[in-house]
Amino acid sequence: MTNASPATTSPATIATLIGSPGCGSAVIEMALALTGLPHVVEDLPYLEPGAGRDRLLALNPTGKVPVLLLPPVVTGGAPVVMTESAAMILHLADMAGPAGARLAPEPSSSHRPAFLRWLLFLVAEIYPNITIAEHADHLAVPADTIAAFQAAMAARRDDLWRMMAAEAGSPWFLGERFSAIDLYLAVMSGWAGGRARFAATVPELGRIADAARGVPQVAAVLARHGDPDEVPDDAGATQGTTSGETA
Ligand SMILES: N[C@@H](CCC(=O)N[C@@H](CS)C(=O)NCC(=O)O)C(=O)O
Repeated sequence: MTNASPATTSPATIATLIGSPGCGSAVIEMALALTGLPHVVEDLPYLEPGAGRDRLLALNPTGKVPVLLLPPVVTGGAPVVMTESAAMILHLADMAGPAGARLAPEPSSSHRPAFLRWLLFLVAEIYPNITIAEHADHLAVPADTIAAFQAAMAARRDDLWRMMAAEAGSPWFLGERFSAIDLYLAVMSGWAGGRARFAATVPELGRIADAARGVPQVAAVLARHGDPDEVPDDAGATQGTTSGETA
């Protein structure tokens, strides 16, 4: 367990992020780090039968991470269980005061519609494409068709990424405005084929992912997750021009 909370913070006021190395929980860990909200991180082997998975299933019947445990509504009550990373991002942005602007443009911002659109696109279209293909062997996909199924899913995924890339700004997805979308790109660019394939398929998004990986809080979380890729040389330069809008 990683304790990211100040020593003076009461356990009743801090959030617990349950996740697993390399998973989407990294996005929420980055969001917590960027907003400075006190929290602890608890890693568990989400797919492996055992006490960790039993705990996860009791909290989230889908057996998926991330799960966020929020302070009880009433003193002494049970923690509030939250699943769904996009919901967590929006909630943390609301809870973090001015620092919440590091995750989400405020409702009055002209960036807000695009932010909501592509945040939901990431979690509703692309994320499940990756996990369904990855876990095809857990589904009712006949064993001799799994490879073809996964190839078809990968082709569809590339199309989805290209749809998103067609709307990408620079240096961040929303242009000059950093947001949690850039955190998803930093993490998801390393999935399902890896960063080199991602950058070759959607160079516009690959550049944003690289720049996001240059943000110190993002780099620290990726390092904790055992991210094998080094931050590219030019990421610092990109971040340097926009650091006021990130951390
Ligand atoms: N919609 C969920 C998706 C979470 C998700 O699919 N997490 C992956 C790990 S990165 C998982 O737990 N997969 C297990 C499975 O698909 O059974 C979210 O955005 O939080």
